[in-house]
Amino acid sequence: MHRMGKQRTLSIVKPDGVRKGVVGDVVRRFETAGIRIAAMRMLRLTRAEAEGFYAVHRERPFFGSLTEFMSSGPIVVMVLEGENVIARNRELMGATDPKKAAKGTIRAELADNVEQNIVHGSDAPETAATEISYFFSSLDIVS
Ligand code: FUP
Repeated sequence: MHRMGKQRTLSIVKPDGVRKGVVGDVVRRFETAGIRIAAMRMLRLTRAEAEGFYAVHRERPFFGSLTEFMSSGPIVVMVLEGENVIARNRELMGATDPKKAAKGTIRAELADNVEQNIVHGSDAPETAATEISYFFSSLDIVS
């Protein structure tokens, strides 16, 4: 990856991950990879809050189903910190569609389908900053 250096990214264990009881499994993968957890909280999104978070996907055919799913139960939101952590988190997550995700990744091992795919991870520094601020104030993030 070309974007190196210390970064922060937003990780979400989605409602399917909380329902399946794999929050600890996901957190362990981050910690084992040497990624630092700088903030963590459980909450349940309203439908409107889920729509706000996924606003870039508003025109996509799956938007209604996705935001219904994301507001269907509690989620765990985390700020991850480390060298090149945006790309490293996405490597640990695997491809969006678990059928296409590499063996050993979170989605390949734990996810059911492309919508209910256990985890979210920011895809670039700009989106990471926006997504982190959707859930956390600077005072919530332990440096
Ligand atoms: P990712 O960055 O891997 O989370 O994937 P995208 O940003 O492309 O998609 C965001 C979310 O939209 C996915 F996690 C699940 C949902 N989605 C669908 O439900 N159907 C699709 O065909 C593609 C994405």
